[in-house]
Amino acid sequence: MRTVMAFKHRVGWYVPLAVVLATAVPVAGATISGFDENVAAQALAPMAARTVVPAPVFRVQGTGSFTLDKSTAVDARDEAAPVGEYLVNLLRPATGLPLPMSGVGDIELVVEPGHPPGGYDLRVSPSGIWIAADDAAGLFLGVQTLRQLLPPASTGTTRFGVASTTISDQPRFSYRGAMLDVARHFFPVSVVKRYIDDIALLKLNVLHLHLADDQGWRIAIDGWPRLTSIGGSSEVGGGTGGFYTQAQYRDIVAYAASRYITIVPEIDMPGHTNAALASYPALNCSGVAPPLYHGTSVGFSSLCVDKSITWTFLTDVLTQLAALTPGPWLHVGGDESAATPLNDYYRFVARVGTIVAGTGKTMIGWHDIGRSLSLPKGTIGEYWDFTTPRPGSGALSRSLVKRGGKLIMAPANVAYLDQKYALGENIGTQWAQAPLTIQESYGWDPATVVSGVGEEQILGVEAPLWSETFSTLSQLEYLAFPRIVAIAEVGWTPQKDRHFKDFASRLASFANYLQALGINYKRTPGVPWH
Ligand code: NGO
Repeated sequence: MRTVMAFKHRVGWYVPLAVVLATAVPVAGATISGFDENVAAQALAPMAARTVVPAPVFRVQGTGSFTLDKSTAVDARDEAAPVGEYLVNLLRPATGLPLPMSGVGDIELVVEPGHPPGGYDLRVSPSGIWIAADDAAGLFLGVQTLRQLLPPASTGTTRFGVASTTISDQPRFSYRGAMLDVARHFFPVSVVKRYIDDIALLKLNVLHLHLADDQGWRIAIDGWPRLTSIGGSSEVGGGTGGFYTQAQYRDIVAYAASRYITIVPEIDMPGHTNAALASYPALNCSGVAPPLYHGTSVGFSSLCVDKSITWTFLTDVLTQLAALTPGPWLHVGGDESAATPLNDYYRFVARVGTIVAGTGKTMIGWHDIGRSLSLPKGTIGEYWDFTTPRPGSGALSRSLVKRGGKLIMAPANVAYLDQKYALGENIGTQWAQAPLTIQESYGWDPATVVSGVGEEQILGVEAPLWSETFSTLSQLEYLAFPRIVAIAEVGWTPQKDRHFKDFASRLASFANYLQALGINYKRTPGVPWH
């Protein structure tokens, strides 16, 4: 790191100014006139350490600050280079600074061994910024923290200062997911990419896409064109739906990978399959295709377990999906198969498990698949009952864990982003004990939900967003934010370090970033929004 010019250290108000801009100035264009430097220096210095969501594991505040200026360069070589490119692509337009990538720089990104597993170390001092991690994915997480240490937006007069600090950070769980239901309403590639960027900021590293349900089939499968021409042509409420070509889907996967996010594709089965059944009469036990479905009921459709075409179909679908998926998981749903006789369900899941294992992927299913007597070793369950399990769901989840699988925790009454914020709201569902407040999304511990399923048996957490009740990006973000921030912190920050009051004050500061990025969010009660 080169030594920066001395005046930056001398002028005390650089520190609080940087802090103010990161925490209190809501939007571009705000001014700092009337700013009392001395009061702010005292009152706001500790705030810098408190502005990051999810809260870092270890953090101490230093003295002084580093300010980006015309001479600031970024040093990110080899494996670190793509993360450096990502950072300068964010910062150049925001700051108007040239920020060249050069071999020597005040902002240094380093991939080297010896840092917190799955995490990163970050140091800001008056002479520069240094982020290091064992791999590029860890470095990317450190860059997300850095984004939140910088002011949210350029004001023209803004100096981009970062208060000195030392952070050493790592996630509680390795799987930190969001799920988007693109089946009930279809969302184009641009919206999915936008959501990928939204969740990257929160250090989430998985996007689970619910690609098929009764109301729509959203991914092209070679050899089965009617899946998309018919099954893709509907959605809840009777809209025109849509689907991704395999090229578009690859584009989504690649975009996610550039944010170190893994896509988990889900084809729900044997229930939730009306769109497929409507596309191919032969898939139905009766040989007759049902009409397309635009409603919101569940549990009425089923694939036909004893027809050989069912298995040709599923082999094609799962093999092609596996080929589109660099990540380790394929999600096969398995929930609410009320129209499948129980004996058929057992046989169905077992056979699907064999196909998935044959692709080399690990199977994920909603915890309902714990019912199946035969599953590939290590099958992952996604728990979606309440934080106080109702009869059955705990046992089904434990049965998966006993067979060597882990659980993804997505309890509906705290993690389902589609639950209404308040019963009077016009979007959202309410079956899972809605209203779902930010306090409830934050106030649970994944390791104490299902008895017998503790920290070691949990792969991570996920926030599902089912789309029965909305169709626009703005509605999508409104339901997700701020509750997804709470779930991200549940998945990242150690339980003992989480306190709602502290979270709420950081969340209020974080809202400045949401505003600067144009992300819609609900100003939920109980948060000291600025
Ligand atoms: C349930 C159901 C979905 C609904 C969702 C709505 C699961 C796993 N199956 O969650 O089909 O869309 O609730 O909240």
